[in-house]
Amino acid sequence: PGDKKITVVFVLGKRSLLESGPGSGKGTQCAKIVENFGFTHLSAGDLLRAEIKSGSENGSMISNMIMEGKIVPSEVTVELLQKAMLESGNDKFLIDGFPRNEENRATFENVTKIEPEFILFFNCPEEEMEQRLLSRNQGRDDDNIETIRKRFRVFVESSIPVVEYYDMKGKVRKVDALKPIDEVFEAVKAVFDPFHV
Ligand code: UP5
Ligand code: MG
Repeated sequence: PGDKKITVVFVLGKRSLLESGPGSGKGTQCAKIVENFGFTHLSAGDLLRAEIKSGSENGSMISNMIMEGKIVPSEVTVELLQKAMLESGNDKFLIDGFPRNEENRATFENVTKIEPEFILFFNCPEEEMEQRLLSRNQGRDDDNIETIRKRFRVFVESSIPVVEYYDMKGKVRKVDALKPIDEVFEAVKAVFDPFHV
């Protein structure tokens, strides 16, 4: 980064009993934040899926990891994020579905020298997330019940410590994701009020 201030918000999700994130509505709400607050939305998962499609040499490794719900090595994901940030020309980013473990977090901060403004965090019960993912119908290979349950488990084991790390720094903004999309967005808007353009 040059002398320009870069604003980064990490977007993660959680279910209320055992923590999690897949299907909490991260992508859905990010699209609305982009429209209203001028951020660029970067979904780490979307960037990884595009990398598979592009026929890159990492493609089959990434594809296997996503099918198992595992976390792709940090250097791969951080490089994709950094490249997308530079190409966008913007200075405000929503980074959705990342960082998913402590190594993701440390690698991002070390490589980019950027600390996030805050973490936007969606609370959603697991049963609801499972239903949303199963009925999403976007043809994602990992939207099957077996992989969905693996994704939930990995989130509980690996991603929660990252959220706790930022919580200790007072950087986590929690939103209830169980309500209808527009009601969830009302709560999101309040969090983003300082960025009103
Ligand atoms: N929906 C949304 N909001 C709703 C609401 N309020 N009421 C009713 N329905 C609602 O939403 C899911 C579905 O729910 C949609 O049909 C939507 O209309 C409906 P969506 O916004 O798509 O949820 P999202 O939270 O974005 O779910 P997603 O499945 O994208 O989250 P994941 O975290 O599982 O997926 P991601 O793409 O981030 O990661 C996939 C895999 O990539 C990971 O498992 C991992 O293997 C790999 N990965 C890495 O290795 N490293 C990374 O850094 C990132 C990903
Ligand atoms: Mg998503």
